[in-house]
Amino acid sequence: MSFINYSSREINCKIVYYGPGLCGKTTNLQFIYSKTSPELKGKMISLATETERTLFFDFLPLALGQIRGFKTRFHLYTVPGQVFYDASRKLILKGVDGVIFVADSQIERMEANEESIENLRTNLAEQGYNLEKLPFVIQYNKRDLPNAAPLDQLRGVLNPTKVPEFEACATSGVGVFDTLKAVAKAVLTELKRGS
Ligand SMILES: Nc1nc2c(ncn2[C@@H]2O[C@H](COP(=O)(O)OP(=O)(O)OP(=O)(O)O)[C@@H](O)[C@H]2O)c(=O)[nH]1
Ligand SMILES: [Mg+2]
Repeated sequence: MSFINYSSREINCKIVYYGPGLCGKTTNLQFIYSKTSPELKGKMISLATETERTLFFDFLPLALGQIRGFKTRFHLYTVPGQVFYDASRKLILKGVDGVIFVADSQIERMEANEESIENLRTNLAEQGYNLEKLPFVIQYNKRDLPNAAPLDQLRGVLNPTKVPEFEACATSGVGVFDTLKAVAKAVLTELKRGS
């Protein structure tokens, strides 16, 4: 649930990047951090293992302008993708306003993508959320790799309901802001609808 602070005139929204291990969630946040001017971003916090895998989450607060005199603050989180960190993923989904599913385009990660999106559905449902009703976009990452599966194949498996989708290469930044903007827009639309 977004948090509206009337006294400071701020709207706080929580966006979660979800997806299988090594799909590029942390890389998305790092790119956003590197391209955002200091007055718009807070400190990026990462809790990582020695091998740079996300241990609990990465966190980046971003100020994304104003709506109707309210400052909008987006709190970006990534989950740890490794299968055995499910408890962390559940915790991080609490209070979520919008989800970006980052798929790893590599053909050999197809099964991991499917498992992860299923895990997302299950963990959201446990908390009374329905992925179909939540602001939700999909990013097909690692499009630069030669072993990337054809887009139609990924689409067929991961996006049957045709939510907004983006091709990306998070290491160079292609598609990173397009993906973020799309989910932010969907979250704000939902806010206006609910208010
Ligand atoms: N070629 C290529 N490599 C990428 C891309 N995005 C991320 N990587 C690389 O993939 C590896 C894993 O990226 P991370 O961002 O750490 O992945 P993650 O999803 O945060 O992984 P976990 O924290 O374990 O869940 C890193 O070596 C990145 O540099 C991409 O678009 N193309
Ligand atoms: Mg990570």
